[in-house]
Amino acid sequence: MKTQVAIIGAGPAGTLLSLILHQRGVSSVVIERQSKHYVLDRVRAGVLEWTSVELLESIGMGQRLHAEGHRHDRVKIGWGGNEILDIEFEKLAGRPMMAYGQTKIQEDLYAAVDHEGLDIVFESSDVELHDVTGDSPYVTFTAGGESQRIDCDYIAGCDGQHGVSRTAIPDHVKTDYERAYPFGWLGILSETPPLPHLLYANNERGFALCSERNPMLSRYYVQCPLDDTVKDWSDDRFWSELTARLPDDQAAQVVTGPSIEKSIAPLRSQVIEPMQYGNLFLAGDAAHIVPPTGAKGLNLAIADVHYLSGAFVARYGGDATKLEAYSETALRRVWSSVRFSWWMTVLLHRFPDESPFDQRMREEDLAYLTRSETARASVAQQYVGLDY
Ligand code: FAS
Ligand code: PHB
Repeated sequence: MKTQVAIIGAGPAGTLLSLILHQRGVSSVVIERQSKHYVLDRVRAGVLEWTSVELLESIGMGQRLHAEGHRHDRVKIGWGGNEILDIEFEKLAGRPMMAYGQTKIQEDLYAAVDHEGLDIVFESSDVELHDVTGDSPYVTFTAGGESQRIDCDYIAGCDGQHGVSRTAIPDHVKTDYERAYPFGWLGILSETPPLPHLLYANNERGFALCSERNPMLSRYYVQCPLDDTVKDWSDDRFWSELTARLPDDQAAQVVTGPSIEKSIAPLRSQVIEPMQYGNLFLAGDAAHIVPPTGAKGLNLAIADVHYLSGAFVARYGGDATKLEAYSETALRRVWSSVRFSWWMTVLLHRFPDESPFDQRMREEDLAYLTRSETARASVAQQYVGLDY
């Protein structure tokens, strides 16, 4: 096969990139390790920045998003037992957020790919990148039991945190910034009505988060020890722990029910610099990982694709400057989101080895946010995301 851009990974980043390039007249082929069903079955992000909403609208994916998404004008933060502070996005940052699950985004992306007749090769294996810094890059892989090769001008590594693309950047070229957190998030889905607002909670028992997927599908999380497994968490134990970590008046509103999905995700911050090497360009989790506390993971992947798709289109229009500057451009937003996600994680979790002083500083941060609209406006602006 021959194409202009070979894309590795058909998660949100790879699929969105292929769609935008197609609409702008640039050809691509996407190579995905898993089956379509497997990718669609993953439960991940739930909240979109407005810049992400506007980008999806711009490629014709706004209809279901607005029909089934839920606009939020604030998030609530519970702390100090029964204190609650509101971070009012629209009032303080001029735009809302949209609760619309990644699963639905992936469904919409695959539907658009099918409609446009684009190429995604699912269940590929042995993906290898070749001649990345040469004039004739290509990708080899196995699919349908046969060895395949795609000759291309560029390779987009959209293969997530365990992908092969990032390993194609030599260790002496790349810098890997990383911090692992000493806890995980246990998440459940339940077919129950969610709370009216997203609610984060810092409690002496640990972090909790109340979110949603639709008016009859709730998404809840509690901080848990890294060595826990879902077997350690019956539904009863989960609901009891979640409500114990929420302010009383919020806990009283939680409608419990059987979990239909339960999983534990470790939390990590990671950035690979640079996000490009020769004719290879990384986008999404392939280049960076954030703890979900700031709701940035999926939004960063979408932002990378905004920059990278524009750079490829400009390149084929004769202007290579954006492509040469892609890593520098994308990393500005990446580092801003990585810092915000790290700050929110330190603010809202309890760390196993922390001192009473650390908790007092945390409470002072939360008390200052409660007192200062200026401080809340700063959080609101970072939570809703910067302009592209
Ligand atoms: P993805 O990982 O989604 O997609 C990469 C794709 O590449 C995958 O389909 C994979 O199968 C494929 N691939 C990997 N190696 C390959 C190879 N060698 N060859 C071919 N294909 C290959 N973000 C939030 O904002 N909020 C959340 O609550 C949240 N929860 C999360 C929970 C979990 C368990 C995880 C892992 C992530 C979570 N995230 C969350 C972050 C998540 O939403 C990512 O930011 C988002 O999926 C990034 O999209 P991609 O960059 O496309 O990477
Ligand atoms: C979610 O709905 O899954 C969600 C919401 C906000 C976050 C993380 C996850 O910060």
